[in-house]
Amino acid sequence: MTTTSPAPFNRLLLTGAAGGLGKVLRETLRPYANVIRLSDIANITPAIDDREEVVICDLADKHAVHQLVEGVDAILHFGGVSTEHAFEEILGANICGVFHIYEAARRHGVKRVIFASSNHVIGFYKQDEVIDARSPRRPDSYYGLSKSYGEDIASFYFDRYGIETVSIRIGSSFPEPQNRRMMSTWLSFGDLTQLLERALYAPNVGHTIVYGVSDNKNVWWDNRYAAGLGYVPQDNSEVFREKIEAQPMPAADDPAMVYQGGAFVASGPFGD
Ligand code: NAI
Ligand code: 15L
Repeated sequence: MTTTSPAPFNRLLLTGAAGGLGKVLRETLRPYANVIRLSDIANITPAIDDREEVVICDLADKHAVHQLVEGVDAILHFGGVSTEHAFEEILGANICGVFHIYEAARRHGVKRVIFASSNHVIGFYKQDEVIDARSPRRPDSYYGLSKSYGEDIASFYFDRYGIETVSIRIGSSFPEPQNRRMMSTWLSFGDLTQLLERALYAPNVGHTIVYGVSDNKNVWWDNRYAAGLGYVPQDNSEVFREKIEAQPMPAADDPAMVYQGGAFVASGPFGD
């Protein structure tokens, strides 16, 4: 983050506010808005002051999302199903949901969206490959496909309507890495917040895709487009190496050791 915070937006919308990252961002995004509108389908703890608004909303409900977006200056879209599920469970929240967000943004004149995409849009690359944000996508799951669609809709709404988006392919954003794979994919909450700041304020982003990853030793992602936004990660997963290496070593052919998307590549099929 910059030492002095840039001028706050009047009102930011954060979807997914009841989720793991939403709860963190509720606090860390406060310097960037006079008011944060916090939304989720699940219960959210009540507003702590007049700088918060709480709106319960199902992203699958087009009319409700339209009302949700009224009066906001930018959207941080973190809501939706966040792991692999049957397609039918992902459809409403992630695919219809991201469409509803962009349609509402268009109708209400919102000029910028930050989209929480995922490393699972490229999860079928192997862990010995280095790719960048323009490498062809290789989604590893219905979940990854829904994020891939989100990136496409972001591209379309910029080309057609001039709504700018930074799509952040988040690696693994948790308090600390949980396994060997996450030594490469980990994104600290501090670095996530810095990247969101850059994504909100960088000029002329068009539709930019970046990776959400800290300054880890063994990264698989050339993150030059994030650097282009001014992102300079401050954290590094090496501080957790001893703890992670105390875990049992998975088999060499375990997807968690082979693919960038780890176990997601082997989920499903569903409903046979
Ligand atoms: P999470 O599952 O904790 O939070 C997602 C939130 O979305 C939940 O509170 C859930 O109630 C809400 N939600 C689900 N369906 C909804 C619907 N139909 N309408 C409204 N809200 C709905 O996930 P987390 O970890 O906080 O991730 C946030 C976002 O970042 C997600 O979009 C996820 O796909 C993305 N992401 C997260 C990563 C991570 O490492 N935490 C990695 C890559 C992407
Ligand atoms: C994601 O996209 C998920 O939302 C998160 O729960 C983790 O599974 C993360 O990817 C990961 O790949 O570690």
